[in-house]
Amino acid sequence: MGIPEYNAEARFAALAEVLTSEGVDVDDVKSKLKAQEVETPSWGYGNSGTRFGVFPQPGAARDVHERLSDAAQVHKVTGVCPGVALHIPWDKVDDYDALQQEAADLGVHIGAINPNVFQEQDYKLGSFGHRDPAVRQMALDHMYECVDIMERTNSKVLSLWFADGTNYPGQDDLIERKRRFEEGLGKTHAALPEGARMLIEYKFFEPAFYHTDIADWGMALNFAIKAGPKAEVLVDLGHHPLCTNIEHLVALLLDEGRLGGFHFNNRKYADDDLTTGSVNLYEVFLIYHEILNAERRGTAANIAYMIDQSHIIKPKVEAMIQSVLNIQTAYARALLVDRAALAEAQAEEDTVAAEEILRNAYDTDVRPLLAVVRQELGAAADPLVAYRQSGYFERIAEERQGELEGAASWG
Ligand code: PSV
Ligand code: MN
Repeated sequence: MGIPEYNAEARFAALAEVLTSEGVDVDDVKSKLKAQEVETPSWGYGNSGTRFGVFPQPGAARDVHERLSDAAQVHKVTGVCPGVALHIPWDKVDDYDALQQEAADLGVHIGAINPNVFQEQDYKLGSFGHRDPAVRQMALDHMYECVDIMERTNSKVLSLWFADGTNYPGQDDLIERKRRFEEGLGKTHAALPEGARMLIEYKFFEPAFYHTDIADWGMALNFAIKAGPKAEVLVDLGHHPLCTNIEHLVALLLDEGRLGGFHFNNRKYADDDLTTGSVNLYEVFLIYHEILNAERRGTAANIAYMIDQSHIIKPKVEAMIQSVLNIQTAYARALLVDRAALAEAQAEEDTVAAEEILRNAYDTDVRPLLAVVRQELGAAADPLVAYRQSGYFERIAEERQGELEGAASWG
């Protein structure tokens, strides 16, 4: 059986005719879709697990070289994923010039650098939030190391997430911890290379279960403002309490000029790391709608779009491709919103019409449009089919046997 085949050209001709008759500038939409970029995470290609264990997969990438190779496959078939985020020390190498060249040879480049101040035993009670100045200095030294890697790899984004928090009321002084964080983030900001920025990610729980030092977007925003102009907020879609209106906070951060990036994934309950759009694609559409609305108002935000997912059940490269397709779908549909008509409906308090305008765009089958865009980018009309036909998975499943010496990873 497999994935059903899809007749892109005939469907696109019909869709383009309808959209044009409705006043959509199809060429403009196509060029925006071609300019879209979504970075994929190196750590999404290696083995990972649940809180209860790691479940190895055939063909899972074992070191940064295999991770880059897998990421390059995603870019090859989708055409919009040239960047690969690295996690340090998991992706640490001796020669970053060679790594950059290796990436370029594969048709990708190094993207955001993600420090890791959560895995070492010293960080059990925190990193920047730790009571012991020696541990805080250790975390800061790691930041400096990552800044150095940014310079060597020409990366412009330092992406910060902290596992810091406490598990019990009274465990530590919350105000003290806030001040320690301000100091650590301020020093990191001061060390940023020219033209670079740092993104502050928040998460309201896990691994700490009483309090998290940067629990929500408001705290992240406050820390960013205090750290300096190169600090912005990173929104990971899996890091909110249930029912949080993410598109609303995205609009606010955009208007404050502090929305720096996304970690796309989807959640049903907690930080589930599900395929982006698999549970709630409408949410992704509404997020893009707010971004485009801000653009219409003149806010041209510099947003780093990244995926942050680790799949246990699905094969990793396929799951990444599916996510990218869903993100492209949400963006394409948001580009079709008739913003003039929406503004008019809003001005007339015609709430039903306003919502229908959004639904009308959201309900459009954009698959033919995306297929043609990808073809014109030199990628694949149907990326999942192309990837399966390439035989890449069979090859890596065969080749990647056993552990690699000295390779660091999540599990
Ligand atoms: C934490 O849950 C997170 O979202 C951060 O972005 C980490 O860097 C990433 O997942 C991988 O652990
Ligand atoms: Mn994340």
